[in-house]
Amino acid sequence: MNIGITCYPTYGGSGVVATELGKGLAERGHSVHFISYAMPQRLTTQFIENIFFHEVEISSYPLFEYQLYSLSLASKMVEVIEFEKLDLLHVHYAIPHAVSGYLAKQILQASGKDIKLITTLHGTDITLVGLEPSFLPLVKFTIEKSDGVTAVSRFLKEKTLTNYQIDKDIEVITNFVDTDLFAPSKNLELKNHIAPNGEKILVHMSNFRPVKRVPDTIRVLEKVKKEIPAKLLLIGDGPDRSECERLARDLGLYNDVKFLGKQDAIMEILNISDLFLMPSQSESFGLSALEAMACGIPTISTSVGGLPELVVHNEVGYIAEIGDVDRMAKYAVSLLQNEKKYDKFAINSRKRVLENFDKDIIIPRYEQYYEKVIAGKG
Ligand code: GMT
Repeated sequence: MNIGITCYPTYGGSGVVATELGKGLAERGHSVHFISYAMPQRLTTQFIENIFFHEVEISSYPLFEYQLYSLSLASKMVEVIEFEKLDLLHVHYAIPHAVSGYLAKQILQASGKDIKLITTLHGTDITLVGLEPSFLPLVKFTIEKSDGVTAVSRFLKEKTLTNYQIDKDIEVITNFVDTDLFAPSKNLELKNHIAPNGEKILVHMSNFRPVKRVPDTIRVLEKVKKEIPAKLLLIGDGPDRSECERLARDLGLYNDVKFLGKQDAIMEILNISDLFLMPSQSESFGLSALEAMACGIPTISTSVGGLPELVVHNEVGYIAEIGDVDRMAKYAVSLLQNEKKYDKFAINSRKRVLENFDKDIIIPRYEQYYEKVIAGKG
């Protein structure tokens, strides 16, 4: 197939899933055309023969006080669909990609070409931003008008149907991970460098938006440290980073919390860590927890959104209520002090990913869905 993919090219989960999907589809012989304002982050490190990138140029005419990205994107989509003879266009994150995709579809329909549009809903496009009055009608309309819609968890599917009062078949296709790349491996030198006195290493990775509740990870560390020596690694960057840095200083933890910023070598960092923390206020799936689990790292998360579909309580980690840092810390301490249980959770984590969320299981599900939508049965 000749597939167009539009996504955010940055570090966010939707862009990562879209990029890994494109790479996986290319490996399976499809031609994949990414259409976005920049080369997706995880595409920049290697050349793949049947992956193409089409950059959307954004016009900066003085009259346009605000950039008209959605419109430039729609025009670029039309151009790529026509010239590259795409079979379908798959957009990730509804805002504004589904709107641009729908516009492109309509433009092409006027000249007799029917391009199938598939929209994948990822999370805040439905649970947060999409609910704002300035976006809600657009999100509802474009979901209804897409030829196929997928959601990354059962939770997100239900939220979409109820929040937007939509009657539509939505296919649940979860996040996935390359389990050859994200696999357990020891790097004692790096571990000793970060934790020279054998401290346990807690880790969190996100875009530091308020919805991720990153300060909770620092509060958890504070409590854990009262029982066992520990450090916290924070991967990523975003609006809450300064507040987190201040909190770490105020709690006297500045030397125990390492702010690593945006990183590419995530596997190496996960692999020296003992416990992954995901204290989110809202999370439709939890891709970073999945990546940690693939490396055999148990997770402590909140019970929100799609997280219980991934983090099975008392099997691969523990689940606590939003903001309940006491409980999260208690779970962390009890697991880190019980080697037998810890090893079991680590094995269970990896096994759960291999059996349910491996790219070789999920990418064929996208392929099957594409075929269904192209056949008009989306
Ligand atoms: O909200 C984010 O952190 C980024 C967001 C995105 O769309 O880039 O992530 C969402 O999509 C990921 C991939 O499908 C999911 O694993 C995340 O759970 C989801 N984030 C939220 O729901 C908050």
